[in-house]
Amino acid sequence: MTESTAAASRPQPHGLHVIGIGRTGAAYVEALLRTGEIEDVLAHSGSSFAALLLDIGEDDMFVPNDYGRSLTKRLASREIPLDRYHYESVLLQTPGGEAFAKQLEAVRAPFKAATGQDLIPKLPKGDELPKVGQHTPRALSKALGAIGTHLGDKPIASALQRFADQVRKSEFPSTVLVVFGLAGGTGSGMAADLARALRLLLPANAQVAGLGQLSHSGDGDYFNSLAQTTALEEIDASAAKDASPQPFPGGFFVVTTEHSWQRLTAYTSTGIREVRQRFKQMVTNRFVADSFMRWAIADSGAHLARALSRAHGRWILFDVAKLTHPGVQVLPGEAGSRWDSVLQQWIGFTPQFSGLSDGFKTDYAEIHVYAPRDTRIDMIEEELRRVVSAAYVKGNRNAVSTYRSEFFDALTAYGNVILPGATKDDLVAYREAKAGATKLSATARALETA
Ligand SMILES: Nc1nc2c(ncn2[C@@H]2O[C@H](COP(=O)(O)OP(=O)(O)OP(=O)(O)O)[C@@H](O)[C@H]2O)c(=O)[nH]1
Ligand SMILES: [Mg+2]
Repeated sequence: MTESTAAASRPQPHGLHVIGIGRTGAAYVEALLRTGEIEDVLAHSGSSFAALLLDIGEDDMFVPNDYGRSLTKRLASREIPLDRYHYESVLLQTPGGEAFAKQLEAVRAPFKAATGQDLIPKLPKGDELPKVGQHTPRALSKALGAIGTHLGDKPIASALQRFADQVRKSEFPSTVLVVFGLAGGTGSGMAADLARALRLLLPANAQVAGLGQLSHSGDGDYFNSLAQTTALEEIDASAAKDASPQPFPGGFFVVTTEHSWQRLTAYTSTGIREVRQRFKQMVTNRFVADSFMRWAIADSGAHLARALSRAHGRWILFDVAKLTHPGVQVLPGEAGSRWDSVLQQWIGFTPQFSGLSDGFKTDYAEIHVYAPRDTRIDMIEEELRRVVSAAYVKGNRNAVSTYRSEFFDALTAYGNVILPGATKDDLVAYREAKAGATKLSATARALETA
């Protein structure tokens, strides 16, 4: 698929395992399963791969579960030992009002003993609990996570144990990525506690890193939600004080989606508005998830391992700067040179859509360009380097490393811009959400600020 020209000397393979929570988490699990590279990684003896998906409600699980099953077949057809791969999905149910209240009371003490934290004091009334398929507020998701980890037959704890047993099979150092949408409820509410519980089960050569995807301006009610603000605060606070152990000691990626959303939606207006909006949201999220995982698994995890170790625990902003979109602005068959001004224009938008507030500076950046062979990849690389350096990087141009890969889709070019060191206060999403008045009722606020 893609061919990287950057890995001159091959480092030791670095294993990648993934836990996805909620719809966004599911998209990233699916993205990794879909790559061809995961098969090549597993062709090496000593390698292993574990993937786990958790969600409340089944709707967003079908497709990744399908890919999960088909990877087994793909491995079998290449005679790759199947014990190198473990896939599992855990479907969590919201119990009915009374049962939920009882379980919540029963789990308070074990949860407090294990984590030092308190859960929501009281559940909303039965008819205010979310229905299947609806958004689950953070506080309820956190409670469901606690129940699944500490109470009764503990379906989350046992899934984490099987996951960790698979990670242990790897002879190489590895990273477990815990992936979730910051702005939702299910992933946002559960991810940090789950990551802390997992860490206790992992071997010493495996680290836990997080990936939180930010919402974008096309997300409706999810855009810069209170859940997102609370999640950013939760992750930031445990990094600063050590009130509770850090959920993501291996590092934390903040993935921004605005640039891809803007590129995908610019100049397209056909179809029914509602349908178009949903479709574009889905395409944006898929594109961003695919781009991240394509990068993370490339060169046997070398880029991922380097990015995490160079950042020394600081947050890593990962901006997928989508530059072209098939059939928009330039049509198939038109002169290739017409792309040049489009590329320049969208490279120029990077600081506007990166999600970082003015004034943010970092000591280094990485840019990974993906473009088809007949685009001017050298121009894209140079221009992106110039724009990113000028906007964000202290020091000289060598502080920006660039990498390129050939992309298989002749009409798509994009760059992953990797900027370490941002804090929540450097994120426009956090600042604006904080500054803006909230429309939520007091009850809803309490449910999202757990
Ligand atoms: N509308 C839409 N948004 C998506 C999709 N995939 C991911 N998202 C993003 O996910 C964020 C919402 O988080 P989700 O991952 O859906 O939330 P969740 O963890 O499943 O939690 P719930 O809110 O309880 O469902 C929004 O910022 C969306 O950008 C998709 O297919 N459609
Ligand atoms: Mg969901």
